[in-house]
Amino acid sequence: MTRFIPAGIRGCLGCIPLLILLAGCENIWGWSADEDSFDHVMSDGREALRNEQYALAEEKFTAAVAMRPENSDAHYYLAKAAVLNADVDVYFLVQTLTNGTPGASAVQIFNTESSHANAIYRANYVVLQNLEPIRRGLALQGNIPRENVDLDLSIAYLLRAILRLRDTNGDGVIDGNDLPSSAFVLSELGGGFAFEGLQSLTPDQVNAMVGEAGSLLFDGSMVMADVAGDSGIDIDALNNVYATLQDDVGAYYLNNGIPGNPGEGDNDGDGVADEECFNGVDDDGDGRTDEDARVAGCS
Ligand SMILES: [Ca+2]
Ligand SMILES: [Ca+2]
Ligand SMILES: [Ca+2]
Ligand SMILES: [Ca+2]
Repeated sequence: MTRFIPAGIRGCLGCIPLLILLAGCENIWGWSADEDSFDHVMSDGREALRNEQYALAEEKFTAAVAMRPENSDAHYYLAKAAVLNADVDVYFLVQTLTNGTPGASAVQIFNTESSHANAIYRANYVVLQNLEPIRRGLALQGNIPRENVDLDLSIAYLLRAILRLRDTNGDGVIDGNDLPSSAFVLSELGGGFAFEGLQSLTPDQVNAMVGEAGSLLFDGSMVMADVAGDSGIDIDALNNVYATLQDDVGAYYLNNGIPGNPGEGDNDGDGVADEECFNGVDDDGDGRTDEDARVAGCS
């Protein structure tokens, strides 16, 4: 074997343990291994963005975030890459959210074709995971100021909350394992909205869905309160969608009989607690089916 290795290299083989030792701590060129790899990965990610290789960009920025979770640039560009990778037309989605009544806006987002809905749902999860640390001041290295992410973040919360209603089995993916949007329907009702087909879900699925969508809406509305003006986006309309959805989603908590469950009490504010049976029938004739429902005494 050794006859194939040129004499010069053969002579240098003895240096390798020393080089490994040097690489493990300090080195003669003065850079640290971490800085070199972080900057390289960020630069590779930006190049991938420029080349419209969004999946590769997302991969690179994911690696950068793992290396430097306190770096705002890494988080910000990961969020951006995820949105681009999902082929999300953010301008169109924001127009949809801010034009028309809150119910119509939510219904239009809800009815997005399944694979596209899933792409938006997933991308907005990445956005939440990466812009929240910037907003909360957990990523203070880098160049993205905390207040710059509020509007993007509030839109991401809203889209994720609406599409959580499509993820009926709550596994984080909108796919064929969820009820189709023909079986579980979001419809406009009096400017707000109503669910149809809720009884196709289990009581646990109903409360998980209402609870998770509700906490996304709550967190997002907190972010909305900090959004500064001058964005060109109708902030009042966005706030209106938030407020309507929070009321209308929360109305569907189901009293499953377990003490302390969120369905106890008058969830829809009509003055009567748990007035509906969970039976697919509008028992109180108010136009909504199975809102503020109960399991007990209904069989
Ligand atoms: Ca009620
Ligand atoms: Ca109730
Ligand atoms: Ca009803
Ligand atoms: Ca009912």
